[in-house]
Amino acid sequence: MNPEEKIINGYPFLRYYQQPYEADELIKRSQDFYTFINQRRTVRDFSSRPIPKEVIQNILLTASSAPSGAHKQPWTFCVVSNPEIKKQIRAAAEQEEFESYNGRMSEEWKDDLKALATDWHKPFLETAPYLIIVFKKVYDLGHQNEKRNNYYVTESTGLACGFLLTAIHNAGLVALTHTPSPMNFVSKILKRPENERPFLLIPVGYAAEETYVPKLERKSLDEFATFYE
Ligand code: IYR
Repeated sequence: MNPEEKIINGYPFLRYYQQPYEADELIKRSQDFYTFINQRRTVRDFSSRPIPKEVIQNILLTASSAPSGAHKQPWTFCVVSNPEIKKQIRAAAEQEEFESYNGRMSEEWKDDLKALATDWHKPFLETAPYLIIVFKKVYDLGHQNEKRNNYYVTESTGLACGFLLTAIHNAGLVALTHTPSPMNFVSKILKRPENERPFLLIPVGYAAEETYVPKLERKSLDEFATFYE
């Protein structure tokens, strides 16, 4: 047996190594990463400039490296670059969004969105070179098509999406976490199985050349964190 391996509970484990950086190095690394990730912004204006499929494959592999309940990886990422399918998704999303903005959403909600300047028009669903549609798998199907449990499906899929957005920013691209509601139209258009539920629709690409993002403040540490020392 490989000396780095050990059987625990009857299952193979691998020895885990991580460089134990000194405090100064930990501080520098955490600061540098914060500076980098704090530049990420949600963008709504996309360039149609193509991006290599390999980038999409790499960011998906990053997403699927996220932790998940019982390591079930209860997610499916559908990647749409086909213009006809993008067109269908846009038409269906705009129809739902039109209903939402013109009746389903409360005045308070619409008021909260004013600073983001959103409306029911969703041209980015056709402009962006790729749409990643994330599905959470509420259960799995085994070899005989029997139902197999998944656990913490929403938390797990949310974590994978966080990794995905981080990878997109790291690659030098932008994304939008789009949430048309209700979203079951994507299950129909993409012919997804019963155990998959739409979670997020994420256009990915380069930002349009002249792009503006809302001038937002992020909460300060003491507004969102409490230390018990
Ligand atoms: N789903 C709608 C509305 C919307 C809701 C929230 I909360 C946002 O942060 C942004 C938009 C839309 O995509 O326009």
